[in-house]
Amino acid sequence: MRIRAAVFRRPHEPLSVEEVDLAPPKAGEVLVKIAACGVCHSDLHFLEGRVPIASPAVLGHEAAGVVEQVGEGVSYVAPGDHVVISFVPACGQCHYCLVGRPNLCTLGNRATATGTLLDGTTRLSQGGQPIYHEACVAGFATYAVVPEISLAKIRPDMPLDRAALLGCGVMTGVGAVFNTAKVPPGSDVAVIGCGGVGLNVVQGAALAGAARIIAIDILDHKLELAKEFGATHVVNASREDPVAMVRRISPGGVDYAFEVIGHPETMRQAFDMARRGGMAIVVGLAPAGSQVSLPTGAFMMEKTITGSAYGGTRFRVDIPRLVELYMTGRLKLDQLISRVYPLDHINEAFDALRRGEVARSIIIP
Ligand code: COD
Ligand code: ZN
Ligand code: ZN
Repeated sequence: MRIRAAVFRRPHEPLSVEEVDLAPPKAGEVLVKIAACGVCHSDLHFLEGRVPIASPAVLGHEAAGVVEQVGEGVSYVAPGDHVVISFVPACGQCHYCLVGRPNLCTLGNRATATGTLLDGTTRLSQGGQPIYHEACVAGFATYAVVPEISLAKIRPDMPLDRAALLGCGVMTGVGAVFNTAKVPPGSDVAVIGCGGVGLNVVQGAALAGAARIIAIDILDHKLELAKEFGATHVVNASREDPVAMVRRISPGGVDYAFEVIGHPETMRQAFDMARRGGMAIVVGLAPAGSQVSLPTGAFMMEKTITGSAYGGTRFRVDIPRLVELYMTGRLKLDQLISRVYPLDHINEAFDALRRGEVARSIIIP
């Protein structure tokens, strides 16, 4: 079929909205009509050439939609089902899936790295030339063919534009708190970077019952948003030293410090603002090859530093739980959507993200 999609050709060039070919789903694959796809900073990393990706590619990894057609052998979903798409398909059979860490799935991470579907080929093409699928999602399009194992079914009364946000920002942020750090009630938490993902770390900490939640950003309007999402204190790192401020607000440092930007300097800040026995959780991805140095004495104080990938998601367990939290009024999603754009205006959405104007924009193809 012919679909419309935003095609990424090379860094520093705007996305081009074009007609491309989408082949029908093969065995184990599903055709999804995309209802909405969020615009995440990781896509901006690709656009600005900071993180390489196979191209030409259709980007977009934060999507939800309705199942249109299923390939051979698909049993988990049927046409008409509402789904959120994971950007790490989980095979259920590899070492990582079996030890309960499907976000690290061997098969899923390999497909995400190559930009193909699981069999190593693409369903997207133009004039017979393959077009890659970002993370087996390729959500900046009217339709997508995705692996069945990338899908989580959700209740049909959940608004699909809100559901799309669960696919990356909310899962990554809230999951870093619930699954990676396992923040207990009463803990003190700091969050460096209050964008689309960081705001979800803030609201995850609030849901977990954290006591002090210190939000750190360089933009005052992001800090105002962070308060809406549950921050009890805010620090503008362009005016104040964030480590000193956190240690003053929460004497000796916080129990959990999250880095949600992707800079080696802020990763070090997160480590330094964790108290004795505390933990730094790195959510952001820094440029390839960059390093962080740490004071070794801190290990004798049992400080921990860990990465958090996709909020440690167990997708089919976590997504329906997040849906229930939203539907019962406890998870904030409406307030995350700063702007809505049609596919044709997708480059404006990236410009707004670049300028730091938005929490999240969503594309309605
Ligand atoms: N100190 C404090 N805040 C800062 C600083 C600083 N030095 N520099 C920038 N900020 C703030 C910005 O003002 C902004 O509010 C925020 O940091 C970043 O927010 P966004 O909205 O631009 O970015 P997000 O939230 O969409 O994405 C953040 C990630 C860390 C997820 C992303 O950049 C990333 O590293 N992704 C790769 C990791 C990954 O794969 N994650 C899962 C898929 S996204
Ligand atoms: Zn993302
Ligand atoms: Zn696996």
